[in-house]
Amino acid sequence: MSKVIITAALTGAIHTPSMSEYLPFSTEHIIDEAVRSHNAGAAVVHVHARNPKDGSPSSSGEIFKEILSGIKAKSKVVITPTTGGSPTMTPQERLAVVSALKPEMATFNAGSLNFALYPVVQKVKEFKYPWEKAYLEGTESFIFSNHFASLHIYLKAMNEMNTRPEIEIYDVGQINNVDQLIREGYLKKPIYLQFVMGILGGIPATGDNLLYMIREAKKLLGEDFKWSVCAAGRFQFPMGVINVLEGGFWRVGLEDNLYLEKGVLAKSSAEQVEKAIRIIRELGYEPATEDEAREILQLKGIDKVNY
Ligand code: KMH
Ligand code: ZN
Repeated sequence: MSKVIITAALTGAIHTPSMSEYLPFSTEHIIDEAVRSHNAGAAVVHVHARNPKDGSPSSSGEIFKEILSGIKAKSKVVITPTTGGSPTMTPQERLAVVSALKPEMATFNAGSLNFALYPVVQKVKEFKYPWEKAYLEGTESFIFSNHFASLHIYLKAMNEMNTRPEIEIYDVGQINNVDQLIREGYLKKPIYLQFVMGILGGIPATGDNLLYMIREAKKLLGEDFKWSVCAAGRFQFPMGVINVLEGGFWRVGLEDNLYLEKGVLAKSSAEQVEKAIRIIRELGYEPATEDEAREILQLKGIDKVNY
């Protein structure tokens, strides 16, 4: 039976509270969402911190620690904090969570790109909090900076903390960056890629593009890497299905998509996890447990984190 690692990305930094009342941003709500998603079958949860008062993205070490330790107290799920952060954070702020909390795994963004959210402003009827509109509009001139000097700094810290990088790939050229970083000795096996599709500035979420990236990764990195896909909005489910059929894993969650189906907001990332698992079971696959995910990705173990 082929095992599929399902990740739930709980809140992110792309959506804002006015887009869905279900987007979690208080510490308790994010912890609850992690536990619900794990109970629904996710082996991994991907975590961003937010300011509990207004939902704005936060890099507060205190909030991250509360969230990660709160989840750990209630579940054995693998926790992958972000080092992508948000458009308003410096690289130092983005990386701080790794050095402070020594997680089993953390995201590692493999290259620079335009990361534009501004078109969505037109779709929001009314903003609840003053920061939201300016934040989204500001991305018209935002470059998500991940040059090689900073990639080296992120990986040095992750290697020191024995934190597995979940390597975020936003476009096919970034697979080249991964190859370079392996050759330089910064990235070590097993390599775990997350293809992030459908960001304005990155590769569009089409089946052709996904198959192309998988093929290029196999060409450059060999056959023994692991990979997952996440895709923005309505592409979340189609890209996931194609990826699982190709031997990959699947990330769902409100970070990437607020909907469960056309016109129906998901009340929780757990609903998307349940739907993904219904689909993969129909196709003859089973979700990996958290310990199976630890084995597949060779993680150091929950007893070796600092939270
Ligand atoms: N926010 C997604 C586009 C990260 O947090 O470092 C990809 C992501 C990266 O989850
Ligand atoms: Zn993220």
